[in-house]
Amino acid sequence: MPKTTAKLEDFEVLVTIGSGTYGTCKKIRRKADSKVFVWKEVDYHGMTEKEKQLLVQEVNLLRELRHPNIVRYHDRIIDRTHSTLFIIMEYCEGGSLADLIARKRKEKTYIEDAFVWQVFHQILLALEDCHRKREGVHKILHRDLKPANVFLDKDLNVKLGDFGLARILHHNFSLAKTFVGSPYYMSPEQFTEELYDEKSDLWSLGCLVYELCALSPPFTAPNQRVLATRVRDGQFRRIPHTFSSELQSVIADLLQTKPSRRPSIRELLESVSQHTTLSPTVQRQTILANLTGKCERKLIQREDIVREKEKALAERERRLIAREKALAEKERLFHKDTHVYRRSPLEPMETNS
Ligand code: 430
Repeated sequence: MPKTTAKLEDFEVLVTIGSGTYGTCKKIRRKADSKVFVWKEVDYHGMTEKEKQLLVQEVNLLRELRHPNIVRYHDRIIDRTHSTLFIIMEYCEGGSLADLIARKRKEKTYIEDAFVWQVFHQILLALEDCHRKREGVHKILHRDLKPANVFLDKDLNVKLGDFGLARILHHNFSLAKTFVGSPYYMSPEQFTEELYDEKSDLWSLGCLVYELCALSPPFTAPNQRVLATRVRDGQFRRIPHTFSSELQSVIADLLQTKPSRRPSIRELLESVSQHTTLSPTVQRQTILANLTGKCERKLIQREDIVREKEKALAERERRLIAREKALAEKERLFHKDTHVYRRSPLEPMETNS
């Protein structure tokens, strides 16, 4: 059954969140049910046919990715009069990991070890889904895995986002010549322009998990030349000692300069899942208790909203009871009155005499 196409008027814009690779991103609300989403506004005016083709390809790619740890694509709207494409996606209340890292740096506190494992685990699940061959020929490499591209929903579930620069990789098709990605997370093989494959996404993941712990990337440099040397050297400081040696060890596995030495996603999932066996509710509660800032404020805000709603409900209940009482009283009066005026046919009529 073809579903009805969404229209711009179906939504109201709440606020501009920021801009990404293709354009502005806004928080929106669907008027019909007040559900909140985001949309990416992509101005395709002045794009070449090839670029437009790539855009269509990206949207089709987004549509294909259905995984609990990947930002969910909902719909698209084309505004031909303004040459703008609106890509509607799931709203992630917790913001990005870049926001979280920035907040933690400011607060001078580290993220909980358990939370790092959880993020690690969920990104692995998302990557596993991306790297999975689709219909035997296609697989998707993320190629821009960085904290700004990983989001948290209201329940602190991890959502991998922005496939703006991801490409469908066909068999034996190397994209080594295309220079994309955050330089800090670039793998040694990207610097030397060798093949880019799944293992390069794992290097970036190693950098991301490292940064979650240390709150700064494993390799930094004043310029790209120095950075390339440091990355190729592959030497980095241990993550802070508040984090387990197992975490340090698995990061070291991911940050192997030789791609073939990096573990497979399957192997990683086996070891990582050993650290995320706590019941999700317990973990979430621990994490929530320890995450200060936006998330906690959001929770408090939500509690306030619940309290407000409870107050409103109590007030409604009070009004209802009062109304019921008034009605009962009215009825009682009515019956009293009718008693006076109603005459039973058997009752003899009162005479004034
Ligand atoms: C271009 C934009 O892409 C985004 C934004 C996403 N997002 C969803 N809920 C959010 C809440 C706060 C902030 C961003 C949120 S998902 C997503 C995507 N492409 O999958 C983007 C991308 C990377 C970094 C920043 C931004 C933004 F600021 F423009 F939103």
